[in-house]
Amino acid sequence: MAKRQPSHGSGHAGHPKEGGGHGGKRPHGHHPPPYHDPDYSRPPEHPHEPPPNPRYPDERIYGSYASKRPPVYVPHPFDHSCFKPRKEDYKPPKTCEEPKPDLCVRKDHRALTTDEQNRFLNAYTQANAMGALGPLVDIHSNAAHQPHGNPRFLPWHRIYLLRLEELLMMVDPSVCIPYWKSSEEQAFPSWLLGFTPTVNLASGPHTVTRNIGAFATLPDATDVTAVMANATFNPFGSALEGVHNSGHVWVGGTMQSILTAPCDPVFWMHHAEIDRIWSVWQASHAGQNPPLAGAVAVMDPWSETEVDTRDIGALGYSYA
Ligand SMILES: [Cu+2]
Repeated sequence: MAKRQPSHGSGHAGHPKEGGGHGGKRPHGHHPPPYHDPDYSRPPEHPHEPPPNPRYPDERIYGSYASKRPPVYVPHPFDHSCFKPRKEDYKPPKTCEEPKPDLCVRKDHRALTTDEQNRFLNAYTQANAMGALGPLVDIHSNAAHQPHGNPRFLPWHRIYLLRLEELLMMVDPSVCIPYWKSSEEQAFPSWLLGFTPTVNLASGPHTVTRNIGAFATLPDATDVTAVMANATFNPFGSALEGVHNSGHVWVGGTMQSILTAPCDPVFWMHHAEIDRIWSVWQASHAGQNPPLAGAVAVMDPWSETEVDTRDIGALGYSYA
């Protein structure tokens, strides 16, 4: 609105309608061309001459889709020393310009801008529409993976969160899972209230429902402090799982059943908070790791082991 550059004046209103004859037929008086193209200095009716560059999109073939711009050079990820590979399917940033030391900085959902909220919901919707969310939810239902009620609970869900985050990042690389600090808020994230997606599970489609506050009270800061007071892993992990269970029951509906809980986006935000609490505890309890060895130390159906889950920085994320 307050822009005063002459190039952003009312001149745009005088342009011919987009799509009504692009490449070469438009007057280009307002923006200086980003590179030298002789067509820019010719009258608009001058017949388009394909330049010698064979990669230039030929208007005779591509019609109005032909661009006046040369192909944009997208650097190979390894051209940049800032690139840290996580999964083969992760889309790397195009440049190193943004100072982003971690691939994902998970934020308190209350700190998200409206744009960040919308990007999260959009990525979640797209991952669901791709048919990728349902199978992920079904993995959580499979008791053979032993995700609950034992020392695998925290490390298993740490990898589980990563698998969703990777899906979301395939849709929108700027999206990370926000966390819901329910013990402090004592309220459900209001921007999620109207978002109740339908997820196709192996058992059929499931539409998210909630029954907020009907069957439990939400653990508060005192409860979390008591969890943090544990000096060794097993009592800590067990107490944290208990606090986590109450959060599930408090939200109710979809969140109350292991078979459906991860359909609700708040599941991931709730578990990000549980994972964050563990990461804070880890920082002051070096060497206190889940007592897992052999096959139970493998976070199946994935290949990460308990050792891989000890350092969230190495996994490519952090908590703000
Ligand atoms: Cu779970």
